[in-house]
Amino acid sequence: MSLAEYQQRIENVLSQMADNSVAIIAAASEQTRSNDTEYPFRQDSDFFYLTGFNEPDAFLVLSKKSETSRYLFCRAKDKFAEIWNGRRAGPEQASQNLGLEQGFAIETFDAEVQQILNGVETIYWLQGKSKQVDKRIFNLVQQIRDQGKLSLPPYRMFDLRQIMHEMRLVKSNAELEIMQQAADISCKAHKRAMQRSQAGVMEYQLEADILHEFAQHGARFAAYNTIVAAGDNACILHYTENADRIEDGDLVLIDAGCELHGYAADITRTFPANGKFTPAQAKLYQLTLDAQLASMQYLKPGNTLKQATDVAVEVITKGLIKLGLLTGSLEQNLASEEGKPAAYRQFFMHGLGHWLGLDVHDVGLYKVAGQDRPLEAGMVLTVEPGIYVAQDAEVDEQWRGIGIRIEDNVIITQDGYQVITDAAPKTISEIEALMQGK
Ligand SMILES: [Mn+2]
Repeated sequence: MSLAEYQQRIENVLSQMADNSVAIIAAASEQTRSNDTEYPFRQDSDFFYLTGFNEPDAFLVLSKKSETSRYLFCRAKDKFAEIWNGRRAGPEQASQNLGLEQGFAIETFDAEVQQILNGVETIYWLQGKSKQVDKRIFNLVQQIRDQGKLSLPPYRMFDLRQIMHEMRLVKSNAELEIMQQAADISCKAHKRAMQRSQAGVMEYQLEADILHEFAQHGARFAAYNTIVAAGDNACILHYTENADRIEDGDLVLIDAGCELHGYAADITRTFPANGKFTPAQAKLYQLTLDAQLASMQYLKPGNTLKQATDVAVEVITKGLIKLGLLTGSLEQNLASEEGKPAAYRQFFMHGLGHWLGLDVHDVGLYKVAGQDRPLEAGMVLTVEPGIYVAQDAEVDEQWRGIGIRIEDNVIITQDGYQVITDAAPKTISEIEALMQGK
C-alpha cells in the first residue's frame, strides 16, 4: 500500500470530522499466551488501515482545529528493550515514515493528549473496542474538567465507526489488488490440500500443508484459524480442533484463507478424501454449488445480500425436498413460525455471506436505516452456502454425517460481480480430475 493511500485515508477521516474535534485511534497491544510468551502480534485493523504501522502500543491522534494536525504516539527507542524484544522505529522515524507532523513517545500520551483535547468540543474514537482505551479517554477528559475555571473539556463523544467503517467497506483498487493476491495464494493452498488428501492423513496435517503453502507464497499468517473437518466434523461450523484421522469415504471440508498485508481471504472447499464423490455426496454437493451459482447472479450494485440469500435458500430447500431430506411444500419449509426456525435451517443454519477485508468478518453495517443495504461497486463479500446433515438427523441413512460448504470471495463491480477465488476447483469434475491426477 502506498504512503499516498494512507495519507489520503487520514485526510478523508479528517474531512468528515466536525470542526474543533479530535480523533484517537489505538493500536493493538501484545497478548500474553503464557508466562513471558505472547501470541503472534496482530495489529488493530482500524489503526492499520490509517497507518500501516505494525508496532503494538501506539496511538494515531488527528486534530481538526483552525488547522489540522496528525500525531503518532509509539514506543520510544530503547536499546535494552530492543535487544530482548525486537526493533522499534521510534516516534521520530515512525512519524516521518508516515508523513505525520509529529511523533511522541507513548509515555507522554496522557500529558500531550490532555493538552490537545483542552478546548476541543468533540472526541471521536472506536468506542467499546478496548476497555482500557475507553477508560483512558474518559480519564483524560475528567482530568481536563478537574483543572477548573480555565479548562474547556470536550463535551461530545462520537463513535468513529460511522466514519471509518463506512470507508473500509468500499475497497480501493490497491486494496482489491492485494485481496486478489491473498485469494490466489489461498487457492493454491486449497489445491495442495486436495492433492495431499487420502485416508489415514490427520486433519492437522492438511492444515500444515495449507499454512506451508501460504508461507511459500509470501503470506506468513492465516487470516483465521484453519478448519479441516473430515466426515461429520464438517457439521460443526467452526470446527478447529483438526485432530481426527481422515477416513476413506469421508468428505473433507477445508475453510482456510491467508492474510496478506493485513487483508483476508476466506475460502471453503469440500472434497472427497479419496478423490471420488459417492452418489449421495455428489447430489448434496451439486445442490450446494447450484445454490451458490444461482445466488451470485443477484450480486450487483443496487441489489442486496438478502436477495441473494433468499435465492440460495430457495434452491437448497427445493433440492432437499426433491431428494427427500425435507417433506412438505416449499412454502411450509421456508416458513418460520413464532420462535421456531424454518425447517430448512436444520440443514442450512448460517447466512450466505459477510463483508471481507482487513477483518475476515469485515466491518460495515448490513442495514441502513432499518433497510437491507444495497450493494455498491468495490464492496467485497463471501458467498458461502452450505448443507449440513447431522448424524442424528431424521433422514435416510445415506445423507447422515455429510457436511458441505462452498465459499468464494466476490468483488461487486459496476455492473455485477467478479469471483476472485475461481482458481480453487469447485465443480465435481474439476475436483475429481485434480485429485485423481488427471
Ligand atoms: Mn466466511
